[in-house]
Amino acid sequence: MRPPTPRFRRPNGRVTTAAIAGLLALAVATPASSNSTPGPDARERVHEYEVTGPRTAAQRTAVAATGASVDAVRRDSIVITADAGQAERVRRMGYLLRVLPGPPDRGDGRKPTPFDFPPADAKYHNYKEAMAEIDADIAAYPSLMSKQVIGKSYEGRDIIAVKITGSAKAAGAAQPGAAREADGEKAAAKPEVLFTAHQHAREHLTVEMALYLLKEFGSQYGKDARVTKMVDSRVIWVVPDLNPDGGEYDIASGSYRSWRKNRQPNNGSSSRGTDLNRNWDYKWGCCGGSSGSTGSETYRGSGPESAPEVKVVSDFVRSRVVNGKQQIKAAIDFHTYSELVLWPFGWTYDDTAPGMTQDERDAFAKVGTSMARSNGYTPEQSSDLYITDGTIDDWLWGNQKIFAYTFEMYPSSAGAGGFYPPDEVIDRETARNRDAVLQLLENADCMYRSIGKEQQYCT
Ligand code: LU0
Ligand code: CA
Ligand code: ZN
Repeated sequence: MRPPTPRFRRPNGRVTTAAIAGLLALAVATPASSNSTPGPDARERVHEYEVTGPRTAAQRTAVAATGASVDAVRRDSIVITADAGQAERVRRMGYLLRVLPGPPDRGDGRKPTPFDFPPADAKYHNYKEAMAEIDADIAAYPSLMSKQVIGKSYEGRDIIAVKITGSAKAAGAAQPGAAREADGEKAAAKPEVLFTAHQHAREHLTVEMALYLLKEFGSQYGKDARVTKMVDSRVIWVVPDLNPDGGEYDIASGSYRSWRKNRQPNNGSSSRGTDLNRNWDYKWGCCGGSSGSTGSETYRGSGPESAPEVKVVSDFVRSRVVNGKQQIKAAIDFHTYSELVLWPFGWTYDDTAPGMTQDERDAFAKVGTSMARSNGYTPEQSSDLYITDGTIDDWLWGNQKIFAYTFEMYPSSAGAGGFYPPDEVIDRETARNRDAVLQLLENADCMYRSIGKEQQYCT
């Protein structure tokens, strides 16, 4: 087992004695009030806290075991979202807690529009606007893009997958084992790559990332050589909104609610929601990386794929197995925040484990590190942060052998906007991942090429 890696996100993030004194003064048992809008149920009242003290992945995992979500990690502190009970349990572990400011008020003094972003964040797309934008892209590039409704969310919203591919035939048309098309003509299988976004309701920038990809692949096809080559030689799938119900709930009142989960009711509990990124069917609930309490931010659900949204996307991924072969070779699941490129496993601290050989781990790390060089994020194995189980990446890799990464997007810290960066950053922060996305596409036909083992694994 490898010792957990301490991480420095910001050189000035060090906590000095004076800062500790300040934090002590600010530490409170229960915040009297907060900017965050309470949900209809008192149990839904959560706050972000800076927790000073946890230094190792094991310590951070113990904090997460209270049921709080860990939102950001620094060398000797973390940021969590917790309700009052969870915060108290963390405090009893001997750590210092400071309540962070709630979500920003971007109302501009204007009357909020129900189910829409506040006026100052109007460039973010709510569900309806995102779907309209996607339909417009498909109308603009009908020979490249098409849309499939792959299922419904708990509240009945469409979950869609957009397919993007050029008309060019894949290289090496006579590849052995290539899929036979319906008309009986033998066509080479193009490697497929999956981009997913918005498992966590409050991570709205990730929907913008998905919208950016559609625009970029459509508008740059035939203009930019790299984009053209990848659109022609790959099948690109974009699932732009895995959690439409949670996303709409987060913005519905006109003030952000800091909501993370879906909106599915839980039997015998007034607390709603499953953490979608703890509900996937690989080592579900195995390892202390999720919670069995319905009120927790990381509630894993009543069983694997109990969340309809996870079932829908899992079924879609399984449907890409053709002639016994999974066509999707690589994936990125977009989250915010912290500026990280993460790879599996999350369920174990070990670099290699049953289901992850040294070569596989090396290919993950090589491509992950190269993508991180291009976007300035920090590359690491997911469990370097803290243990998680039932995550999409662990399932995509452990169950489907898809090289799956998580990108934790902008910003790097809570202080720089946390889950609610202003809409002015959307263009810059989505384009920031352009090169990394192209790199993954370029590697997708043989991830082992990155470690010089193409001959061994890809012929
Ligand atoms: O699901 C999560 O806890 C992720 C991190 C894992 C992918 C390791 N962090 S987030 O919830 O803050 N996006
Ligand atoms: Ca703005
Ligand atoms: Zn997330």
